[in-house]
Amino acid sequence: MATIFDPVTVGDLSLQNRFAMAPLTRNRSPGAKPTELSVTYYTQRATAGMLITEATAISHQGQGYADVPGLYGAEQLAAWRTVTDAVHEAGGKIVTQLWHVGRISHDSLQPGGGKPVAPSALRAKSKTYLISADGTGSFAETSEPRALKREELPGIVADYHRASKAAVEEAGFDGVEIHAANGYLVDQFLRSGSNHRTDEYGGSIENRARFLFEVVEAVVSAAGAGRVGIRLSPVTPANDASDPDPQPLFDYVASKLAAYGLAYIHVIEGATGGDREFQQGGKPFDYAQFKAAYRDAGGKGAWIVNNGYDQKLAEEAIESGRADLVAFGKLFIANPDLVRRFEEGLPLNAPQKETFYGGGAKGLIDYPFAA
Ligand code: 8OZ
Repeated sequence: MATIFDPVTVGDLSLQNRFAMAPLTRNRSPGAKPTELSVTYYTQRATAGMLITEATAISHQGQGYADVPGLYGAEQLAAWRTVTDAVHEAGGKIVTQLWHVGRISHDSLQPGGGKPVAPSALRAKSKTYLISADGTGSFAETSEPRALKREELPGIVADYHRASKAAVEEAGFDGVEIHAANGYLVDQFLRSGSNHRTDEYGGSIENRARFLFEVVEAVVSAAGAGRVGIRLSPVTPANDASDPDPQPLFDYVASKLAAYGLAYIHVIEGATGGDREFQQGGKPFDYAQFKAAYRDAGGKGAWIVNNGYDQKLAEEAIESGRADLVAFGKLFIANPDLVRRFEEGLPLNAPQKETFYGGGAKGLIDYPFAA
């Protein structure tokens, strides 16, 4: 029986344990460049088997919040290189999360102040986070998007390819994770609430999943399948994501993902950061069936679970074989040495919400290590 402290192979990566640090947006990268603070923050957490960076925009158009990092531009990639070098020096592994927000953005963050893009011109009932010139942060309603033209899609897929290649070849990442969760662009295509297209990217499940598989193909060809993971959130209502019938949609996605030889599938169970039992469409989502759809189709990637896991639930997930790794978010924000705290039964620091988004060192790198 494996324990959460045992090493594990995830695609091409050999990990020291089965703890993943979940991707966590921190809004501390002005000019889309991670800083010296980011180097310290990630390096402090390098005892996790795998660090997944905060969501990182593949292009300027893919940015939806103030001061989030990017994977476009030489300076941004060089800044990430300082992070990955330090994490590797500390014995850790780090993958970056590839992000295009689609409609979850604001005109003021878009190239030329234009409208954010989306599968359909449907405004999300959601908020984004802006930082004004004097440094004060505030939440603002997301802007009205425009519908992407069919002929624009290959350009976005090409951005995923370019960003993935740069991430592994220039920025020094061990791999990349496609952010297909939480109501951002890929998820906007998947779900009928945000996708009203009438071309081959809308309507049937196969059509709504078409963009996802084009992205997967591009990213795999850039980084190699053994260095690619994908994050999905079958029922989350985050960012106004909605679909009346998520089970057949996500079972289809899981079964078709099997063919790509990905390193891992990362699943947010329930409402992101909230109720694990959250439902869409009036019936509970069957995660075992979703996983079986992947395995039965020959999918060999590691299965990572996330959302509200404490030590007991995480150990149960690993020891029962329900999951291969567990991703922890808030627990890793507050406990850089989470692995040791679990191993030795040490008490945990409590995460401070007020410092999650924006600001500086406080709440980022000053959570104490256990004595
Ligand atoms: C919290 C705040 C801003 C962005 C996600 C990237 O939900 C995010 C995010 C979370 O995946």
